[in-house]
Order: sequence, then C-alpha cells, then structure tokens
Amino acid sequence: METDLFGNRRDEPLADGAMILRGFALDRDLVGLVAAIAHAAPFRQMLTPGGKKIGVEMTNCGPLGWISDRRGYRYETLDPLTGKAWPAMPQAFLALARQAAGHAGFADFTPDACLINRYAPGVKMGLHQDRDEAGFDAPIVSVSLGLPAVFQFGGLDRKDAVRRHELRHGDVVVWGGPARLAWHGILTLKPGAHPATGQTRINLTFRQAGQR
Ligand code: MD3
Ligand code: FE
Repeated sequence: METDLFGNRRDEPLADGAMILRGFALDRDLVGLVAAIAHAAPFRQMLTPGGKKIGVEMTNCGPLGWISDRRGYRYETLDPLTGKAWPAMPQAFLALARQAAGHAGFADFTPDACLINRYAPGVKMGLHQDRDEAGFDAPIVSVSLGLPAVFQFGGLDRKDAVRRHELRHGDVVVWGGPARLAWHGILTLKPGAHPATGQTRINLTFRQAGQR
C-alpha cells in the first residue's frame, strides 16, 4: 500500500462514485498470474463490428469474457480462439477486486468477468462507455500494471469535459454509482520500460457482467 510522508493512504476522489487507490495493488504477484492466464488464453487483437483491428491486445479470465467481432461487443463463456472456457479467475484477483471495491464503499463486489488489456507504445483506447454488462448496479474495478498511462475521465454525456489523470503501476480505480457510465479512455501509450511488464502496460478490469 502506498502511503504519504505521514503514513496516510493515498486515496484520490475522482468524482462522485469514483476513486483512485494509489498503490493498492503493489506487492501482489499479479503479473505472474496474468502470464499464466495468457498461456491458456493468449492475448489477441479483436475486430470491431466495423471490421477494424483493435490496437489493444486482450484476453480474459473468469466465467465471462468480453469479446468483440463482426457480430458486435458482448460477453461469452467460451474463448473463441481456443473454444475452451476462459481461465479461472485467480483467488488473488477476486480478493483484490473485492477489497478495493469495499474500500471505496461498495460492499460484496463479486466480479464474474476480468478483461485483461495489454498496451504497447503507440496504442490507445478511445473514449467509450462500458455498457455491455447486464446491469450497472455493481462498480467496475480497474488495476494498472507496468508502464504509466494517461487516463481520460469525462461525464455521462460524450460531450462533457474530460479530466486527465496518470495511472501508474499498482494503482487501482473503483468506478461505481453515478460514475459507472462515465465516458473514459486511455491516451496513446508512450514508449518506456517497466521492471514488472517490460515495454507494455497491462490493465485488469473487473466487472459483474452477467445477471446477478
Ligand atoms: C470509468 N480500460 O477495458 S480502465 C476498458 O486502462 C477500459 O485499459 C481502460 O476502459 C484501460 O473498458 C481504462 C479504467 C476504467 C474502466 C471502466 C470504467 C474506467 C471506467 C467504467 C466506467 C467509468
Ligand atoms: Fe472502459
């Protein structure tokens, strides 16, 4: 847990329902767990419904995985690349997501999906809303690993002004309540190297995607 000079935890309120927990995911071997997941369900570039290749490489763990192809965006129980179920969500992932959500005031978070995004330098994720889930009562928890990135966070309307925040290795963000459907994105990743992930950034996004 990252703390300031006075031993205080560094929680940064972002908006109503959204909070950055700086360093909340440090000292846990999340990168090793990601490597094991990617061995069974490799990172791949998916296609948008319009047929364009998405720059971010993705895989999933847990009962449901987010996918995109010519037929649209959705959650699936089987990995279309392997034909098998997505790898199980490691207990350490579940525990971290639940602890972070609880810390931000969302009790009993039980994600059934963990999308894993991998960014190489030059890759971005444009402004979007996360609305492929069956409901929006549960928060979303995101965990940043490796190279830093600039995150854009707007409002409920696409045209609302955005604010920029740097997300660094070990940072966790919880988005719930009125922030759950906010527009957000990641600016083009700058080149660099990080001891944990090499020349990449990895983001874990925990969601309750199916019916509860
Ligand atoms: C704000 N991923 O996978 S995580 C995504 O860093 C996604 O890979 C980004 O956006 C990444 O959909 C950003 C932060 C995030 C995730 C979900 C949100 C922010 C959010 C949902 C609502 C509001
Ligand atoms: Fe998103």
